[in-house]
Amino acid sequence: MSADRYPSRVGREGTIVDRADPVLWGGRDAPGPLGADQLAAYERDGFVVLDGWLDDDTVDECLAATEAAGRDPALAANERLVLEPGSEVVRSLFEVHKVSATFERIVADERLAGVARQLLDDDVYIHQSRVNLKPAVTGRSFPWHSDFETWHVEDGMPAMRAVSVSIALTDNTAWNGPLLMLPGSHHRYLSFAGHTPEDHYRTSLREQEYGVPDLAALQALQPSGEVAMFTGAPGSVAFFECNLMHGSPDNISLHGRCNAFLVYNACSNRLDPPFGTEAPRPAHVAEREPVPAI
Ligand code: 6CS
Ligand code: FE
Repeated sequence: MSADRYPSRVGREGTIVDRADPVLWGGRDAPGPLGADQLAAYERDGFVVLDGWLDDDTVDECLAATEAAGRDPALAANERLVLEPGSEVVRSLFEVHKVSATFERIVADERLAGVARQLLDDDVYIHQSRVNLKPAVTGRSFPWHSDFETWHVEDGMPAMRAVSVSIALTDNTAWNGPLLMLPGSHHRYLSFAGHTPEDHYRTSLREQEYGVPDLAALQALQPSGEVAMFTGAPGSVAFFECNLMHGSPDNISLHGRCNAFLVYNACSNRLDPPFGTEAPRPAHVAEREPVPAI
């Protein structure tokens, strides 16, 4: 087990520290699908948005696979299907790359896995995959959080060497609960006081409570208050760094927002035992076997 370089929820006071890992693991000249300007933007802001990155056929296949997976009764029985807080509406479908042959193929696509390899300078595997459905009117928010903080504390991810991609499968607009990000917030790490209850994931995937910063912490992290928003047509994607502070509002609009969400981790960044809980989360939330995606 490696040293805990990012202690959080281990009974100390919460603090803000500089990150101890690079953002571009392969540097600004790393070969791959992204150009030098895009790499520089990702390093500076912690994300890069690519309009029309995936073609219509790929998007249609993903939507069809999502519908099929949502109808699969086995999915609900084995916890891969997560409902909205206090309701029977489907919020997320987890581990879609194992449930669906379509998503299994998509995660290996050079336009996605190739970018992850370029950013992380290593073979990559899927740490977590899901579709977030954000249905019209009833789709609920995700509060501000850093994914890495959760993955470190609850899954044992040792280093900030992972990247997420959010894929718009329907239009993402300003009104239907888009992904919001604090640009540059990935350069520092926000840790939390207290401890995590066991089996936190059973409630947190519906409504996260631990690892959610208050206003003072957010202002310390982002004094300007600048917020960036990922909007785009189906096939647009946003790659964002694992420690970037992000969230998304309720969708009270009349249009659903359906996004696939894939997390690539560097194979060498293999999970340790969790740094802040006793038991690791199940594999459908956090994969522990680094089998390369391509
Ligand atoms: O638990 C996870 O892995 C992800 N889900 C939530 C609600 N917050 C942290 C992370 O993004
Ligand atoms: Fe997140």
